[in-house]
Amino acid sequence: MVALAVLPAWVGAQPLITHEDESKVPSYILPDLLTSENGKPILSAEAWRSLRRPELLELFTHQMFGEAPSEAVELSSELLTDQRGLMDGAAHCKEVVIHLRPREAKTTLPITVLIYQPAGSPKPVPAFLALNFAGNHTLSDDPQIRLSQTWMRNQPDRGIVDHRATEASRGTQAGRWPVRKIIDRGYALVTAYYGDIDPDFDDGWSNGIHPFFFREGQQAPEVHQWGSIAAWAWGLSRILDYLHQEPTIDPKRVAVMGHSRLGKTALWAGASDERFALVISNNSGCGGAALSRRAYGETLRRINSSFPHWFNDAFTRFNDREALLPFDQHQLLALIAPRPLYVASAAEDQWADPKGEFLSAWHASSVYRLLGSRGIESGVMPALDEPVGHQVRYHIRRGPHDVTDYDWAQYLDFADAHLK
Ligand code: GTR
Repeated sequence: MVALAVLPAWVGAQPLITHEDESKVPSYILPDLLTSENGKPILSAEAWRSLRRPELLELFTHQMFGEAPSEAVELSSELLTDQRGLMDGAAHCKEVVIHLRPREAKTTLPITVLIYQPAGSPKPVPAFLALNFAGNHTLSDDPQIRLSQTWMRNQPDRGIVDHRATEASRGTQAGRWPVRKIIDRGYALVTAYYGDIDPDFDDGWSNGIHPFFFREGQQAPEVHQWGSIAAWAWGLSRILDYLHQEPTIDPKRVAVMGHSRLGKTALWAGASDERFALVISNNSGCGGAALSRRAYGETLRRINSSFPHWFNDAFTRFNDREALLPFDQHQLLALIAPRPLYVASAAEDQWADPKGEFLSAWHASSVYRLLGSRGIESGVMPALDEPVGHQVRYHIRRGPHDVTDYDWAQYLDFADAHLK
């Protein structure tokens, strides 16, 4: 717990301004990855595992993402659709509703999971698991895929009206999901709409997974309890639980991937659930891979004001007080070590602070080194479209905030190197 009651006089709320100007980045000192909270240097893999990793995990849990319930939930599943022989016979595609029943709940939380898998693989295949922004039916114009019924943000130009998907929204996100390439490379692709787990708006905690865990009379998570990002990450872990029942998928070779707010989610899922074999953060920015202390682009005050439900309430205490954070995002990335980690930025996505994402990945590499593997070896930002690194890899590609074929080409090569 960080004592914030006694603050230096200079600490005060500043207006909600942001900048994308390197000359305005304050000078900062990052909390040391390899020094424990009691000042002891962390000199061995064993000290990292038994002392430093748990204390960092605890800090991120309590001061940022919030504690998710640790109790087991009952999981049942129901097959919705099952299509064989898609993509010239190369793929199977099915949808499964997984029903989660926490405690003695009278109802269940249904999450509709879409699974594409290579046809006829003799042994279980590795998979990419990634939540999607607007429903499974936006990956493809296949009319067999069920149209999501869940609340979503209005986007009339993409067929989302009155907070519901319409037929016009089919296939609208297909450009972000090169399903055929993923299948041809021998991977399954598993996805679900993130709003199935918790709709992405400040709803007073009345829907999604949170209320299932409230005590009698409780109406909102407590200050250190989970926000929406922790809930989405928790949902990814439940989908991974389900994948243990899928004989054609190898649950020990699942890469968790996410873009933007779902990139933050993928990082937290990978940090908090070590069963994820590989982690990919695409343009995750503030609260994801980017260093908070740089306060470049989106800042803590800004993210906590625009999206008050994403992190826990304890995190808002660091608005305009980045220097007082007991951690920074390089330490979140280090929680994934020694598992392979890919961090990707886009040159026109300055809001997400590409340089802060790169530096974070580079600093995290010291833990990979301690654990006997190689991360990113130079602190000099690479040129556009030139990936660098080993077990920690990074690229900054040309273009805007998005997930492109270029990004996926790198992720597939990275997965080939580590999951096959
Ligand atoms: C922005 C937000 C970012 C990023 C992005 C997204 O509005 O400021 O942190 O998460 O949304 O998820 O698309």
